[in-house]
Amino acid sequence: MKKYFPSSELIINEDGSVFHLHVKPEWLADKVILVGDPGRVALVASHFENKECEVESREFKTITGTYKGKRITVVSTGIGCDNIDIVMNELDALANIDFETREEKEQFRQLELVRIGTCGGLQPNTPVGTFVCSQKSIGFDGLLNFYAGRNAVCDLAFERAFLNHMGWSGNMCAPAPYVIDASEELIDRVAKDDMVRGVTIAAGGFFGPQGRELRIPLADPKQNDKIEAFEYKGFKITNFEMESSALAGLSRLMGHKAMTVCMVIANRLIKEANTGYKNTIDTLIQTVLDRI
Ligand code: R1P
Ligand code: URA
Repeated sequence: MKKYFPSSELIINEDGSVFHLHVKPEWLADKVILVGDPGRVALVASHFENKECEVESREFKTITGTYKGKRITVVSTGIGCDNIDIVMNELDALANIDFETREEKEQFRQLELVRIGTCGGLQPNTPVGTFVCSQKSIGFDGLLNFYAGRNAVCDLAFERAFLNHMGWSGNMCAPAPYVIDASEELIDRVAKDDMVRGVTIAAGGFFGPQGRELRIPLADPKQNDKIEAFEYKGFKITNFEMESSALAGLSRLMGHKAMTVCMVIANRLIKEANTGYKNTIDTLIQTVLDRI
């Protein structure tokens, strides 16, 4: 029997667009670029030969257009995994639910999603300006723990090794981290050999959860020292950002291909940052557009 989704569960606006994104099903391309900053959407779309739609609601700005003959949708997610929950569920609904009948479509449509973001580097091989591709993500956000099938798609041995290394239990830096792989095929195609492949912590905040201490002390003052020293089966943690785990996790559960690549704008080891990164991130955007 086909699954039916009532109006309280899948909210559709009066104009037939999906609730938060305000995107209509016919506007969604199979190839999707996700960015955090709504301002970055125009930067991506500035490379398009034509635009077929442009819509904006809250932090979600969407443009669909064509790049070298490829139909691509670019969407901003704002900051954080909570927004990725909204964006991924609404994109998947646009692709795989019939908005007229509110039933799941017979034929599954797979999306290819690449997030282009900014991040903080944690290792000597991730100085400011490096492009780091998240081969694995460690989710500090807890999002995937609300979905069935989480244990089937996560690397449980890696999770145990990481938790043992950190020595966290009870309320200390809860909820329990989950470890999830990006799409290997997509990483091979987009990252090739000129981007650093690493393990990314997707944190539930920019300050405390990434070990930044301003006026309020951290629960675990040794957090980042331990993170930088952690090693498991040759993997070291390379960077902090805030969305890659939810993107990789929900994509795996939904059957889509996804990956995240970020440009390092702050190196936490040597305490340096660069806020004038617009030109460098445009190089990354162009590389992804060519390879997606
Ligand atoms: C924090 O400044 C934001 O920057 C990073 C983090 O993941 C977080 O969203 O990515 P974006 O530049 O894509 O937003
Ligand atoms: N984005 C993050 O989440 N952390 C950083 O340090 C830089 C960008």
